[in-house]
Amino acid sequence: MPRLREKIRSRIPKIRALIKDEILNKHAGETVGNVTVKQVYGGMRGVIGLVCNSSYVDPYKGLHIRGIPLDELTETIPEEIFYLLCTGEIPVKEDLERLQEELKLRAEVPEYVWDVLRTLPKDTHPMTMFSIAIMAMEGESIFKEKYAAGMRKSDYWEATLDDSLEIIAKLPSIAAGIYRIRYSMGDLIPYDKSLDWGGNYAKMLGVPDPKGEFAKLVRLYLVLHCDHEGGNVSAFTSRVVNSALSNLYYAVSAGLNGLAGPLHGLANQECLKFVLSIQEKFDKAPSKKELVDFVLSTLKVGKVVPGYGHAVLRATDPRFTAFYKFGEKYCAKEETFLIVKRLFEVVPDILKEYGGGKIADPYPNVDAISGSLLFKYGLTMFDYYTVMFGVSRVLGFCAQAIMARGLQAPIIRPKSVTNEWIFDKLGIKKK
Ligand code: CMX
Repeated sequence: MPRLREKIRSRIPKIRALIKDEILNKHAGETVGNVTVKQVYGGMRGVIGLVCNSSYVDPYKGLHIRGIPLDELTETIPEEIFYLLCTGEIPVKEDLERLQEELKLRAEVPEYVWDVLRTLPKDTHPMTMFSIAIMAMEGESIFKEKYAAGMRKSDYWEATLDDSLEIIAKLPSIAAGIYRIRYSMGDLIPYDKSLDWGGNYAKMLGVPDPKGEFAKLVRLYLVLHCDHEGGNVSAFTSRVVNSALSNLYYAVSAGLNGLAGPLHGLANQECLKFVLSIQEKFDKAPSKKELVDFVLSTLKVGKVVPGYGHAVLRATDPRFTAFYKFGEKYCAKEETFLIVKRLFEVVPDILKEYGGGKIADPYPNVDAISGSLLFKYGLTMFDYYTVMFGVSRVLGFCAQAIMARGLQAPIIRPKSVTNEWIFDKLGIKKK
């Protein structure tokens, strides 16, 4: 698959030279922001501490992939997105086909992965299975093998690209296999070489799809979740781990472990649980007043409203909007989608009021809606949903790692301080 490789190879020296000559040599000592005490205690929110070229999140306009707003990319397929994340260009037809061919050649999952997954306790969470499946394959790492053989630093990116392709190629089979093993859905469905990456994933899940709508939804899902800058929990974790030159199997698995938290990727599972609890409680569509009371009662017991709020966004997530459009077209009568729509009508105002404005982003994020659409097509095991999120997000982990190794980025190691250090700095006398 020389074209993607060659594109990356030709870009790396140019970007390295630009960073060295134009940025670091001339401006290394300049500041790009101040860090406040609130940020030190507040999860580093808003602290500029990383460069991520694959994507950027504008607080009001949301995700941009390589500068392109997401709403201009909703008709692309995930393979095109991976190419875009890595190179800044949407591939021409021939380059796309080469990448797809390459993924097909690497798609076979080692048999021992299935043995490991089948040995796990029956109630293992699908995200745990996903992370373990990736870790089980760590011995396959090309980076690891070449590093042990004395690979030059300038070749790290290429071995990282090889590991990326190996992992990405296998994700649809692994993720679909996890679904079928975990929920006793019968035999694994074989990989179909005639299908694209997302279409194959949809088929191997085994969800009936007579009109091809579910495959469309899966492709859209895999596009929308691919990347979200470098500082979110999963991407950041993956980057930190990879910065120690732990190979991508370690880094991808670590990123998935971060994604498995309910404040991050697991919010989609929590969100559908929330929607189903509304459906169960009211037995029919709740009135606006009933919905408001339900949301308020959730907040009063100290729970978050899943699918609402964001660390960076300050407006409705365009990923939510893209799914909303899909829902209007294909799922307009689906009860879970109708509840999501009604929640969208009431939750932002409640969150604006509640807590006197402390909630920085009262608008829906992607997780508020994705599950309601999957549910309509029969993917009702909602604790599986974060796996699908993960299949997509690995594209971003890999693209970020390839570029970081290409730019020979150093090990990530921010400074931490003690409370005493803060006391001294602020001149506070300890009582
Ligand atoms: N419901 C209730 N309270 C919320 C809230 C929500 N949806 N969103 C934020 N808040 C609360 C926070 O818990 C925090 O309360 P405390 O001060 O008591 O701790 C306060 O508002 C301020 O938080 P914030 O600055 O607005 O938000 P953060 O950057 O700290 O957190 C996020 C962002 C996503 C973790 C938070 O909005 C949240 O918990 N949302 C619900 C879970 C969710 O949908 N997560 C998925 C995000 C997208 C993703 O990563 O996949």
